[in-house]
Amino acid sequence: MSWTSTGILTVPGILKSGGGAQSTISGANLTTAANAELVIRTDNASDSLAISSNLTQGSGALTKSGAGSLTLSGTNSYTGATFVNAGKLLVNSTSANNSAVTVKPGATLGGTGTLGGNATVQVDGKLEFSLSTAAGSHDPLDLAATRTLTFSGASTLTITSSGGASPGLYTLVSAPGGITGSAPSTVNLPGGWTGTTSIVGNDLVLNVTSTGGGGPGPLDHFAISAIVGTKTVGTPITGITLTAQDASNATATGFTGTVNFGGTGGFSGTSASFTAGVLNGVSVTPTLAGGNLTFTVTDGVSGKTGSALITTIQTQYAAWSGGAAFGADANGDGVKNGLAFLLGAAGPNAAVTLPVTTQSSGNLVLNFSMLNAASRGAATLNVEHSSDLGISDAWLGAVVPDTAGPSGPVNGVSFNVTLGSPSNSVTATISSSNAAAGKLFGRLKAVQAP
Ligand SMILES: [Ca+2]
Repeated sequence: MSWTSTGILTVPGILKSGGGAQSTISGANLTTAANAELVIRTDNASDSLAISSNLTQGSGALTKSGAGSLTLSGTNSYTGATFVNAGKLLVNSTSANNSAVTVKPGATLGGTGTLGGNATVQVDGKLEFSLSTAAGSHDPLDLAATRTLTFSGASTLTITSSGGASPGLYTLVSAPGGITGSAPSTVNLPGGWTGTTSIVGNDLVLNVTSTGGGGPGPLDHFAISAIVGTKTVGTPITGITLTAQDASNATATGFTGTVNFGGTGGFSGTSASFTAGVLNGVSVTPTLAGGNLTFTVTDGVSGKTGSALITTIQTQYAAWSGGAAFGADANGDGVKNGLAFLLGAAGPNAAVTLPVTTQSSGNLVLNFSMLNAASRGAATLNVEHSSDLGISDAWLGAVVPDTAGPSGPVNGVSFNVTLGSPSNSVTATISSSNAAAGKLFGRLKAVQAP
């Protein structure tokens, strides 16, 4: 039977599909009169009914009875309870109702959609899911925000597959409000499969360790999740997933070791341990700028590697400037962009805090904040002096150091630095011995790369 509505189909309370038929109801809304309960019967195990119409019976409940299956894919709006009394209910709706779901003993719940209410699997209730993609592509049965999943007692999980699954961690149900009770104690897997179920955080997961055929082969290489967009020196690249794979790109679930980080971006470090061949949330920090740099991982034991291309890692100045030239003055305030950057301005067009200049015993003293080494990259700042503005004597000076405390003098300039983040506090003292004819001038000069 196939029925397509162009309006509202109102049924008196019981909708019955039978005779081993594959039936569909589509289009518009399916409802009952006056918030009455809607009972859908698929009496024979071979009966299946697929409804893509929206169920809109208000506060009336939905009860699935009979040994057959019912698949819902409409945008249901009813708010009454949902009872799976017998047979199978698959919820594939992407926007499900607000209804609390109860799976009775012997009945089965499954699907890839979203349940709007809390779900309870009673003692001897069942869950069933089809895994036919790699783990990362599997669409779980979700519960809406804050909704909970409760297992009242021993339950059964059945996994089916039409091919395409591979070893890995599959999320079967995700319940943002948490899961109470124990994961299903009886697990029926397809022939040749091995795996274990567990509750991890708010998820019911199945760790498929083999799909038969001898399982994944030995470690061949590491796959690295895409690293996209422009990155900045000194800013961590987060959320990278590393996957140990065999020669067929199946997850080498037996790999639980650690790997070393390297590459042309100046990466270094050692990873945490892999779980079933997968490591999520890796963070690495580039220390070099440039284009077409690579991030590599190497298993120190086997020597197996993997790599990912990072198109561009920009300098801290490039990230700050948005392309404005180091020697230009974007906002015309008389302070060149590079100097504004080093002095801690928020951007090329933002106000900058200028040095405070004082005189002490004839010495010229400059007090200012300056980005520390990690925040500025290769750019440096020079404190220079002249007795004649560089006309009859050349400007002479010293690079502001990154060492804490007093240092120098270098070329007649002494420093006292208090380390901070992102900026250090600097006192630069130009000695009066540099003066000639009673004149002494000082300046700060930003240098993009020494
Ligand atoms: Ca400026």
